[in-house]
Amino acid sequence: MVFSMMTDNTIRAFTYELLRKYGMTTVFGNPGSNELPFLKNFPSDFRYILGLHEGAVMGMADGYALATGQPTMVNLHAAAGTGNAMGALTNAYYSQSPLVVTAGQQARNLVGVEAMLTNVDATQLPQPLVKWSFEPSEAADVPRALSQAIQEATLPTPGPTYLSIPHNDWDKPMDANMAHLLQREVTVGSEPNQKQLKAWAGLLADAKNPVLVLGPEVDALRANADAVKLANKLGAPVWVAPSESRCPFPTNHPSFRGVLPISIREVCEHLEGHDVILVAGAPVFRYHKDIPGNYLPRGARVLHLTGDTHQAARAPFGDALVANVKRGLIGLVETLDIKKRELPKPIDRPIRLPDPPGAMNPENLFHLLNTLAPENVSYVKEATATKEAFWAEIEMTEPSSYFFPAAGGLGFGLPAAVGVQLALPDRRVVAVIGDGSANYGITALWSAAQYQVPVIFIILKNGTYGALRGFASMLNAEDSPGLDVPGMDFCSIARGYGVDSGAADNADAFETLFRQALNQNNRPFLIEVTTTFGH
Ligand code: TZD
Ligand code: CA
Repeated sequence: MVFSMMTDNTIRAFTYELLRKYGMTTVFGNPGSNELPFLKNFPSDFRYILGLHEGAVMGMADGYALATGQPTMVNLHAAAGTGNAMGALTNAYYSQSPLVVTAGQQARNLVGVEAMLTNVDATQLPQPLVKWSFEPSEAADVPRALSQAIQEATLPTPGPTYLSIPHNDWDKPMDANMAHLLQREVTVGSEPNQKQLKAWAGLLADAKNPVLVLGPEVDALRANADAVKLANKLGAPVWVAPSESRCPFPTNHPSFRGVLPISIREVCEHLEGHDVILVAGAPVFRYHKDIPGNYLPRGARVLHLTGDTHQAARAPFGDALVANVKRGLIGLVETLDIKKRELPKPIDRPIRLPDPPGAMNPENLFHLLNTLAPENVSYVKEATATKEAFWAEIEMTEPSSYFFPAAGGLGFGLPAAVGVQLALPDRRVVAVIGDGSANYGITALWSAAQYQVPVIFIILKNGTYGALRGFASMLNAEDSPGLDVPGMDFCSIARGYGVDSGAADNADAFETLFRQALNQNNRPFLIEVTTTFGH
């Protein structure tokens, strides 16, 4: 057969052809000697996004994969590079990101003697944070193994995969049988079971006070508008499921209630009065704080629509229907036999207090940001103590409006913002990052500058690990050391990485800087804002 762009008959040239088939022409990486034989003759229709630390490489790739929904190629340096990427893998695993993580292995003949840069037990290293991990047992199997890594990453439930590839494989000739890989299509049926759907539509129709709880899968499948149709038809309030990592429902819709809290008791309290609780596209439930209590209000019934078999299996209560969540929501809207009901009254927005001199209250900052942000904004958020204030003030109406680290692993925000902006050039990405969080992924500033990625980075400088202060009082550990982070100047740091910046400690100064940032269409900008530590 004829390969469109193959320059020679090597495994390397064929691998690039395979990557083209899947649209994986953006490679996020940080190279070492093991990886150079893969990267040599890098084709001109590909782009390589260099991250200066593997945490940033993975964060960028994660943001890119989340925003495109497509398999995304990552290339790391052996064990050391993989190790640096592990924290970021916690997020990628829980956000179901289809990342194809490859790592260069030492030459096959040097693995046994554990030459420098040997990735010993390579397939074990990234476990348990990948769906599938493999090292081909001969060079000829590399293309098939990569094809499998892509399929495994993409097939339900999506998630990262890992492939270790010895560096002396790339120049070997390709096995002609591998040509079949370019022609394969893998299709999955994930239509919901019709009988179950009908039964659930009946339960929802008969419910006295139904409620929807929506999770990240709704946004990942761009099913936000289907969730709106269901809420409208039912006249039901809508909560975002606890430990939110995406925005599945327009926050300016009258049904929108906010994000459910993160403990067993509080979730139960917030769902009080509801008899049928439809949870779609979220685990049941992803708690964080340990406040024991009853799972559910008395007599309440949970219907759990999820695409993830493991979520269904591990849930401690509720009936589960495993299917494509978008298809499930559409099916419920079509099957529900009720007259249109009235929507609940919108929630009250919290009262905001005036800023003290020399600092902004996060609520006021977000309120102002919301008025200044362009319509096509996408937010990446990683400032942990201000989640509630953010959701109360920021309007998000479109799919892909919000990304937060899905496992709470810091170091996601700054790089993911770069990845989301690369994936969605028609959106404007605003990254809202804490002065603690920023440091775990700070090198992504360099990638943003070098690749002209116009993210607006807003660093909230409150001088402390705010969220940990909250936990410290709850856990009676207020005297813990290591909770403050004073003495940082993010404008200087930004300058050092080639990013323009400015500092603000009041609303007017912020507004001026934000407008300036918006006008820079092909350059990132960083705004350091001095903020109060409210709650
Ligand atoms: N290290 C990593 C990789 N991930 C973590 N989640 C933590 C440490 C622990 N951690 C949290 O869970 S929140 C937090 C830490 C250190 C404080 C973040 O501080 P911030 O935001 O300045 O970014 P706030 O708004 O001040 O909390
Ligand atoms: Ca902070």
